[in-house]
Amino acid sequence: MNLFLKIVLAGGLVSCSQSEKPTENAQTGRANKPNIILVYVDDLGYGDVGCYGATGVKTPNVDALAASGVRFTDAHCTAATCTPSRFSMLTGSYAFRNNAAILPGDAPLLIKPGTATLPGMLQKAGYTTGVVGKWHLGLGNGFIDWNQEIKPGPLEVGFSYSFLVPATLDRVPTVFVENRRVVGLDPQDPIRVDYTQKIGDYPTGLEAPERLKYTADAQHSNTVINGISRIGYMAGGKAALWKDEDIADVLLGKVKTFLTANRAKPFFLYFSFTDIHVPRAPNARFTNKSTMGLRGDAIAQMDWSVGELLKTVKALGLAENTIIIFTSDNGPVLDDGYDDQAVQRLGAHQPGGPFRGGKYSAYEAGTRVPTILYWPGKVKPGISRALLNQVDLYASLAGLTKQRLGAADAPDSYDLLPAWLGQDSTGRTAMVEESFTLALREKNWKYIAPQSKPTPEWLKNKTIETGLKTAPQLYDLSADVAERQNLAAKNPAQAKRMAAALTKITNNGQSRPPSQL
Ligand code: NG6
Ligand code: CA
Repeated sequence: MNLFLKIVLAGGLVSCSQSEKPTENAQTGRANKPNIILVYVDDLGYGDVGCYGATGVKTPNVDALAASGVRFTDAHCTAATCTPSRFSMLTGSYAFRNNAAILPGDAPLLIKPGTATLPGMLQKAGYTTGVVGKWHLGLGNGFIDWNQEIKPGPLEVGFSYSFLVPATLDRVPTVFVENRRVVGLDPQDPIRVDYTQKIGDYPTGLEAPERLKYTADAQHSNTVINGISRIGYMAGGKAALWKDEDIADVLLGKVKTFLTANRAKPFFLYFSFTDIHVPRAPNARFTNKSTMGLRGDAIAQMDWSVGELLKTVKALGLAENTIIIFTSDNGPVLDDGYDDQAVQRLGAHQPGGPFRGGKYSAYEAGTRVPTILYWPGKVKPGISRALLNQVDLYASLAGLTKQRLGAADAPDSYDLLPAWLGQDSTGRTAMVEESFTLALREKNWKYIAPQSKPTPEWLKNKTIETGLKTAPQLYDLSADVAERQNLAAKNPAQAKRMAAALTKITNNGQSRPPSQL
């Protein structure tokens, strides 16, 4: 048994010691306060990286993380789309409790200031907290003036520093926001944004198809910026517009600056990638680095960024004292509105691995995502089949850093630190998977609640199977990992029991076991 395991088993790091007061001793404090970097890729599927079986692209840097860390085979984001998933990860609360759904680019901040958050908890533990990259949790109070200070935002909900892509790459305004200001804005050319009607002089994709790198569906054919049509309309802000092909480099630059500036004290960095979400426009350095066109090349770019991140961490001498968690915000999608050939050039590559569905789906590929925890010298490299959910990062990292959770904080977050560190192979005994319906996982069983609401119109012509059915679905994943045999009719007692368990979780305001309060 290595020294670290001995410490953990002796109660040094696990949450049962939450009652201990955090020590003021700098050295001891440091030992219990490793740096934490959460590498959060956008729309990366279970099968999209080499160590999870990718065939259309090589990901040597992610594979290297996995080879020296714990690679999880049954770890989940909380929801099959971005906003709910990120909301849950940062608040430890299931998104359905808060009606969190995909937000437009001018939506107000979804996390109410005052809400207990993962970064806020870590700030209390003495961490400097930063977010670099995609946000998509709204900004401001209802109307955003992009030319003034924009708040509330990440700085009001637990982050000490932020450099944001405010929503998604496919939504206006296509500008970065650093702390509370749009970066590089010329005050003589103010930004205006409208999600209902055209404003300003930028053409739309329908008006100027000749300007487009690739065409898009109707929803993505509004304002054209940098040869790509987006959702929503904007005017002004010319000097501040991002160039999609440079975003990975820009974000990495900000990450390097943050790491260098904070190397001497504990930090938490939420490195939130824009790859591999649409519109995919990786830098020309990555052209044909995959056999899959832009989607695969964006994966190669993401992998390169991960390699550069790791190099930086090592060069700063931080490797031994930094946990890197690599994962994704939802499952994969090929056609998400742009004609970028992701479907045509897929070949034999399976974005969702052996699982059914993908982004937007109630089936496993919706939320089961690549997940790696890297902490050299501290975790034993290997593969874990524990059932994990990102909603638990909050309580688990509170356990690690010896922070006590308030009774109402992070209501669905369990402290499962031993599972995250690869020492416990069970993890969760019950877990909700959220999509346009709700599903419950209990070990090998999966129950998908019936949904009578129609599939949203814009999802209908996608190749993705949403898993929405008017009848209940029950699958035994141990025999049927691809969720093909609905056992609900054959095994009504099990379906009924799980339906009741799911209703209990949704009806109760919180699901964390009382033993963890
Ligand atoms: C959808 C967009 C899609 C993507 C998604 C959010 C349409 C038709 N589709 O509404 O392109 O932006 O929202 O993706 O508008 S996510 O990863 O941020 O959840
Ligand atoms: Ca996403």
